[in-house]
Amino acid sequence: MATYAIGDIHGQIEALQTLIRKLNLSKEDHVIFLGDYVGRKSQWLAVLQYVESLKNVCRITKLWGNHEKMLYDHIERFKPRRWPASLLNRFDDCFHGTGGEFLQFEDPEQKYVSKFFKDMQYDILIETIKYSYVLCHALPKDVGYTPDDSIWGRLMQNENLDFTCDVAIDKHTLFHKYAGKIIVHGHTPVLLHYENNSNIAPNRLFKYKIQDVSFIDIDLGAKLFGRYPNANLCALRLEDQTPFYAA
Ligand SMILES: [Mn+2]
Repeated sequence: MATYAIGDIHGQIEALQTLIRKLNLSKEDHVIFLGDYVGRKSQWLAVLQYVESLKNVCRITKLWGNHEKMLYDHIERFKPRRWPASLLNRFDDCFHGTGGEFLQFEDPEQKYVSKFFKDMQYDILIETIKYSYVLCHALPKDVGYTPDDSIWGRLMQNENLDFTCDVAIDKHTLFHKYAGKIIVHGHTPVLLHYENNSNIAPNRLFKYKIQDVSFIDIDLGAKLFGRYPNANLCALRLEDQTPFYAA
C-alpha cells in the first residue's frame, strides 16, 4: 500500500496519464490530488474525467485548487445553461484560469463538472510510519482566515530564510499547530523559487523549511508544457518521499 500526492495538473492529460502509469496503482493505494486540475486552453474536462475514473483503480482524495474553486463558485452563482458573453466579459478576471471555455458547454457537461466538485476538500492529514503530513493546495485550511485564503496564499521564502505571503494568514496556527509537520503543497511553481535561487532545480520538487515547519512544493508548472522546457508533473510517495515525474 502506498500514498501519493500529485501536484497541479492544469489540464495536461497526457502528462497525467504518463505519470499514473509510472505509479503502478492497485486497490490499496491512495492518491491525493492537490488541486488545479483545470486551466485555460487545455484538456481540463478530460483531466476531470480521468481523475474520476481512477476511483475504479484505487482510493482517491480530491483537494480544491483556486482555479476550480473559481469555476465552481461561478457555476453555483449563475447556474445558467449558457453564459451570455456580457457576463463572461464582466467576470473575465475571475475566469482567467478556466471559464472561457465553459460558455461552450452543453448542459450534461456542466452537470458533470458540478458533480465532480461535490466531494472535494481543502486539506488532509496523513500519518506514515516516518512522517506526519498535511496536504493542501497552497496552505492548510485553518491557516487562511477564510478557506479560500488557504488556496490562494502564495508563500515565498526570502533571502533571510523568512517568508512573504500574498494574502493575510494566521501565522500562529501555521508555526505552532504545524511545527514538526511537513506541508506538501502545490500552487507555487518551483520555477518561481528558482527565479530567486538558481541552486534550485526548476523541474524537480522543492523542499524548504520556515521556522519549525517543513514544506515540500510539488507544483512543477505543468501548465507550461510545450512552452517551457522544464515544465513537469510530480507525484510524491509519502511513505519514503520518493518522487515520480512525468518527464
Ligand atoms: Mn493554484
